[in-house]
Order: sequence, then C-alpha cells, then structure tokens
Amino acid sequence: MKPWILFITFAAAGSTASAAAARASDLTPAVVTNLTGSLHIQQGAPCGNDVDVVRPVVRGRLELTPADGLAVTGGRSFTLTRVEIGFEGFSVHRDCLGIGQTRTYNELDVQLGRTASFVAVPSSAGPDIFDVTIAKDKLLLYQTDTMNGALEAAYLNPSADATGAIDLAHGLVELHVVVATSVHFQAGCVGSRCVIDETKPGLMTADVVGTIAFPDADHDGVADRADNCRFVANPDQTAVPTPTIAAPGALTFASCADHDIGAATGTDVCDGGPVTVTNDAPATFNTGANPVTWTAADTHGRTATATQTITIVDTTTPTFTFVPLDVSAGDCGAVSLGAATAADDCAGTPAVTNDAPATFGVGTTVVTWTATDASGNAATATQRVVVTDAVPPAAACEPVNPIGHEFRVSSGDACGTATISLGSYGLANGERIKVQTGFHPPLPRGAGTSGHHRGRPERQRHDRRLPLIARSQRPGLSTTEGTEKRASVCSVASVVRNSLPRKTVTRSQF
Ligand SMILES: [Ca+2]
Ligand SMILES: [Ca+2]
Ligand SMILES: [Ca+2]
Repeated sequence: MKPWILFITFAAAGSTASAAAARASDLTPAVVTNLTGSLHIQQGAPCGNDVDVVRPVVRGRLELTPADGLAVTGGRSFTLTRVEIGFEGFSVHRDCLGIGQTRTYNELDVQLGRTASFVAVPSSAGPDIFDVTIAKDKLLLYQTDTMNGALEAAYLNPSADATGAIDLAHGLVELHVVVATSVHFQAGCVGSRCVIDETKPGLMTADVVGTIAFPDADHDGVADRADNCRFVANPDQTAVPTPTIAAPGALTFASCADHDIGAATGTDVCDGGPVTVTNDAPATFNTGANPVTWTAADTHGRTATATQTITIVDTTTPTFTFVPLDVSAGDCGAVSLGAATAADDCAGTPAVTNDAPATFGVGTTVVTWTATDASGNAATATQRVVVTDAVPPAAACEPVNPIGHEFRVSSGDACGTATISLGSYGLANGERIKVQTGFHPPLPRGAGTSGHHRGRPERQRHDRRLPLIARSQRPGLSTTEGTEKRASVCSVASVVRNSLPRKTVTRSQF
C-alpha cells in the first residue's frame, strides 16, 4: 500500500532573471526561524474511515536570499534557498471489512527540492510588506518520513499556487501550500481479487509562520538592514569613516615627466562595495614639491582623500627637437644656419644658443648648439658648415689722376687677402701705379670702334715713387681714350689669394 501522507515543501522552479546583480555582501540571507503553524492532512479512506488530522510544526528554518530582496520591476526578488520543516508525527488505526491496519508516522520532514526564486509584490497591508505567489508548476518539494519504521521519500508538486507574505517591517514570513493526494488502498487480496481495492483522494495543507532574523554581519546587535556600518561593530551607530585611503609615500624624481608614483589603496569599510581610486597628478610636474591628492570614492558617493608629495629635482637635460642640417657655402662670410629647437621635461622652453662665428672661412666649421633648461641642465648638438671658395676675388683699378695716368689698384676677397700682380709686378692692395703712355698701346681685342688710339705719345714726368708700368712689361695693360674723363683703362692681369692656388681675373676693366 502506498503511503497515506505525503508532505509539502515550498519550492518554485525558475526565477525572475531581471534581478540586478547584487554585491556579494548583499546576498546574505534572511533566516526565518521560530516557525509555527501546522499540517492539515485530509485523506479519504475505505469504509468511510477518512483521516483528518492536524499536526503542528515542531522545528523549522527557512532562508530567503537576499535578506531584503532585490528591487525589480513590480516588487522585490527573493530566492528561497533553504527549507527545513519538521511536523509532529501521528498514528492512525482503521478497520474496514474485517481488515485492520495501523500506521505510525515519525520524523515528518519537508525540504526544498531545488532553490526557488520569485517576485514578491507590495502589499496593501502596509509598507515593506509584500504578497507572495509561487506558481504551482514552479514548486518542487521533497518529503521524507518513517512509516512503521520504514523510510519513505518522494518529490511532489503542490496542487495550487503557494501563497503567503513577507513582512519586512515586522520581520515575519507566512506560507500556505496545498498538495493534492491520491492514495490507492489495496488489502485482503487473493490472486488478483482484493477485499479492498480502491483509490481515494486527499489534501495536505501546510500553513507556516516564521520570524525573520535579519543578518547582522558584525554581530553588533543592529541588523544589516538598519546598521549604518554593517562590517564594523558599532552598536551605538557611531559614524564610521568609509571608504578609507592610504596614499603612497613621498617620492623624489629627476624628471618632471616621471609618473611612476605608485598607487593608493582605497578600502571600503561598511558596505563591501567597490572603491574607485583616482589622483590629480598633472601630466608634467613642476620642479620642487608637488602635492598629489588621491581620492577614494565608493558607490554611494562618499570619498576619502590623502596627499602624497612628489618632489622634482630636475637633472634631466633638454632634448633637441630640431637641429638644422649641415650647411654648404660657396664663399666665405656669414652663413644662414637656421634655428635649432629643444624641449625639456620640465616647464619652460630651453634657451638655445650656438657658438657660430660671425663669418665662416674656408673649410669645415663645427657649430655647437646648446640647449639649457631652467635648472641649468644643458644638452648639445652639432651642425657643420662647409665653405668652399668658389668666388673669385674682386679687383679694382681706380683712376686717381686720369690725366697723369695714375691709378689705385685694389682687390678684395671674402676668404682672405689677395695679392695683385700686373705682369711681373706684384702690387700691394691700394697701391698707386702710373702707366707709361709714351707709346700707343695696342687696343685690346674686341675694343669698340668708338675708341681710338691717341695720335701722339704723351710725354709726362713720372712720379718715381710709383711703379712705372711699361707697355712691354705688362700683359693686358692698356690705355684708351674717348671717354668723357679720358679715363684710362687699367687691366689687372691677375689677383692671387695667399691661401689658394692662383686664380686669374681676366680683363677686369674699370
Ligand atoms: Ca550590525
Ligand atoms: Ca555596525
Ligand atoms: Ca630638465
């Protein structure tokens, strides 16, 4: 014969997945203890011997997670994570058609078949009170008992939605669960024929009330839901600073750009929530002492700060950001070098100078650029200036006394001092010469038709202090006439710089 009594558990399958993820500390369950209530057993039996007994709860514990539920659309989400209820046992004896039977049930226990989540909706009974409905097909119960000394166990589902209430305001939980039973009675059988052979319906109704013991993580007597700091024992609710922060120690760096300043540690004290740590260190520190403020912030907007001092002693040299390319010039003199630029790790633009001379001579000159920061740290870079003298000397033959055929010869060259020679004569720069014009010199090749030779030799006293250049001694020396000033032409045959191979200036005419 099947057991007469199957007990009820409070279980619901499935859950409301919309519940927001909670912090681990929020998942502490509310423990429901001090259970009272009863199990009402109504079971039909042959010969009208129906059973109708009510047995009280003798022990029990429920757990609802989280303690206060999670706020979701329409109410609060809870998960029933534990059910352990024991009912007082009983014994019944029935006689039917000459057959008597006694059944004694002990250790009547109900547990959860699996965890069950549900959404409790606000009740009209008052604030912080929620009505509970758990759909019957979501419930699973697991019942055990000993009947006449033999263990019985079964999974069952209720026959109607479980109902109840969660009263957070008063710390109470109520549950009402009904399970329909169908028991087949069979006895007095001979072969396939039995004196008793019939099935009877029944109902088991459980009504349970328990007191919520809200979690008290710090055991200070103030439940977490009311504790202003649930992880620090403060029964008088003295304010506890949270979060806290510990800044790294003071540091000294050699560069304003150094940011290896460590990390502060922010710690939540009261809520077990995440703490965000930030600091206000600038991208570039200033030389000297820099206070850095570290801030720890929790999810409630509470903050704590701590200061770290970063001291910069700038011993880092500037860095050149641009150095002009090497320069080549075809003549001596001033050269356009361009401008070097530099940057420093610390504030301010480094001073950039160079050691270039005002003018450059032939050859390679190394120009050294120097960048100096505000702390006196200097870096150098070099630029080469290569001068190749490709420009001939300039020569002049200035008539100072055209009538007397006197001239002042001169020369100039950017790369050095030129010497002047006229034929076999070596002349000093600025030296005066007088051309002997007693003869008609030949016209220079290519002379125009407007010029013509003087018709007669010119007799003139020669200033013996001056070199006398005879026609036969000078290549390229000539006189002509026909200009307004009777200016003669003085052809400087060659000008030679001391430092360079001879260069010839052909027919420089004045
Ligand atoms: Ca507490
Ligand atoms: Ca506390
Ligand atoms: Ca520097």
